[in-house]
Amino acid sequence: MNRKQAEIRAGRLRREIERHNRLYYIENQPEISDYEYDQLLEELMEIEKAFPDLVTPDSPSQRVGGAPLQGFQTVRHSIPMLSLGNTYSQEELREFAARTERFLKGEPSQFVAELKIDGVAISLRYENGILVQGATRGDGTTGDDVTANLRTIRSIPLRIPEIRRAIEARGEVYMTRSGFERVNRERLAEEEEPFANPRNAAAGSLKLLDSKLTVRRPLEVFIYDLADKESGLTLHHQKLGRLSELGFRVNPYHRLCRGIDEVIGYCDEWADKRGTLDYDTDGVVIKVDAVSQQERLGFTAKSPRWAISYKFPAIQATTVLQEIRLQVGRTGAITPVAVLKPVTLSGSTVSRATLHNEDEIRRKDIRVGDTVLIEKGGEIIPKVVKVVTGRRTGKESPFRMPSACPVCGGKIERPEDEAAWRCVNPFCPAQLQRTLEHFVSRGAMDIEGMGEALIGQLVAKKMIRDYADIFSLTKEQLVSLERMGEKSSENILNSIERSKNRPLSRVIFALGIRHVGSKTAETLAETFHSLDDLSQASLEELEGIEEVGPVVAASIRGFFDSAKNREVMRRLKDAGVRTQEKRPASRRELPLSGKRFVFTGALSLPRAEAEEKVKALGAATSSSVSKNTDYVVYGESPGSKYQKAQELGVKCLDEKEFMDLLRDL
Ligand code: 3B8
Repeated sequence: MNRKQAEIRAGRLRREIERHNRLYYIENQPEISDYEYDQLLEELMEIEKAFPDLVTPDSPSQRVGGAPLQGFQTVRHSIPMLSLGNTYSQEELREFAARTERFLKGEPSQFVAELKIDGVAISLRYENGILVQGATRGDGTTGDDVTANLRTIRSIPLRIPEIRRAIEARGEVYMTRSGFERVNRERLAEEEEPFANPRNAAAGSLKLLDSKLTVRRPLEVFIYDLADKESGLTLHHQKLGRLSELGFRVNPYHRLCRGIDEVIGYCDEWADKRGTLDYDTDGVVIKVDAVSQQERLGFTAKSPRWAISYKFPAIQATTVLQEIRLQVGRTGAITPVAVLKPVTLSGSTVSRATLHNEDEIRRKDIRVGDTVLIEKGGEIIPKVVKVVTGRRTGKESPFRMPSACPVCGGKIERPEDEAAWRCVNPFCPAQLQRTLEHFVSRGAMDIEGMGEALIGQLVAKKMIRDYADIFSLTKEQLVSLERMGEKSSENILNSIERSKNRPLSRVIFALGIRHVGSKTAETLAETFHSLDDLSQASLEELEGIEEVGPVVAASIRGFFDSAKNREVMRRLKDAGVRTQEKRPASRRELPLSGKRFVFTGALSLPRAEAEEKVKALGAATSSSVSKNTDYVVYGESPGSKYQKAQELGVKCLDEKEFMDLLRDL
């Protein structure tokens, strides 16, 4: 291919890839499988590697992260990024409306009510239709240049070919709740400090100096403002429409309100419904719709007069802290947990709260017996906000960190630069328990029915000393345990048997090598194709893998250098656990390549398993039905997806037909 041909092909690929980005990330209507998408991107990267001068800042190849930075440049915002004044009640909202009307000499206003996304405010500058700079709000006057990190977010357009003049878009970068839980699960599995909530996770991800790490964080964006003097748009809600047309991701739940009563209606509605969203909102933003009125209202020193935020009431409750328990993690880290008198918080019963670490308990002066205020933000487990000191009786007892491991009685240590104490006994049963819990967990070997309680008994009875022992458990052993009958023992043995076939990446993840989360495990499986090869990889080889840094490489090497671990690996292999995998054939040639499946209703096998089956055959899966869906596989009580498929004329298969289809391929 000569340079000219490469240039033309690269241009085509870029447009095509960005079109698919938009279909996938903004319109939720993918037309191709992830694999086909990856193929396009790979082809583009090949061309850019051969002709580096053809790389453009708006190339989708720039979304995969670049070289790490030493620090962020600061950027001055051409228009200050102000923050909003807060209101907390209907009365204050009415005052805002009255103030606005007075300022406008009695002229009535329409308002736009929007959800206030709880993330990180950012601005995006486009010149000549190309994203040239992305920055955080910072102090409002200057922020950090986080362009490389923002480029990794697929819902941020790198190009808006329709507008050549310089414009700026503003919005909020956030992490979905489900993405946040995934990230925290991975961090916990790697014994890293979890993020306290999705907002911190989003902020932390944007502040990473290495955009190759940011690309793995599930960040999203909602854009809510367009600064473009020549747009000719006179109403805020028109701007939102235009932003959408330009390819920006705009939150769909904004509402045009004719008066403050309608605004209050919107606020009440979403105070109730906000739990149903997959992202955190901390309130509603109310904006005067007419741009001319906005201009007349102007700004105070800190905030616009034409917009205000209404904060949802916090989801809080008070209860008694009955006990502080210490949990010992997989690598011995000891975390204190508050045991609470059960209390209802936004519909669910809460009996635990995180206390993070010793310093946190001391800082908040939390004592056993205290009445505490607890709050549920985006966190999985609620947190203790503060002690209600007025309720103290004098009988509360301050917390003292014990001098020995609460489980094995062994020595504990607190490394100087860490917040957590650790049990240093490698044979501590708590560590074994956690290691096993991780091994059998959903994203790992997924051994159904093997819960905490069962593992606890097996460890206590010394039936299991390491995870390879799981595969030599017998029915007699299981039946001898408490609350285990014939049937449940058989079920467990069956799930153990099924787990032997998990993909290599899951097996690697299950091993619980420190710093090896599910993503890294996938990369390792794709690179080495067998546990044997992985165990023999040198430090240099490991560090040569793009996503593996020196710390991770050393951790992997250290794991396989242990004679004990090598012996366990051998026994896993002997037991028939999958420890190698053929190089996957190109998915284009697989029998279900290009086909899109949606599963709905209760099937007799777990949904994830059914999805894995078809993916292994080259198909893509989706959670929503569109005209691009090829098959809807329905189980019992299928519901709306089935109905939609019928309306769209998408082929529907019941479970038997589905199995027949797979068999006949
Ligand atoms: C003016 C308008 C700040 C904001 C604004 O979802 C201003 O509009 C602002 F000075 O911070 N978090 C939103 C959100 C935030 C802001 C906004 N609109 N939807 C948000």
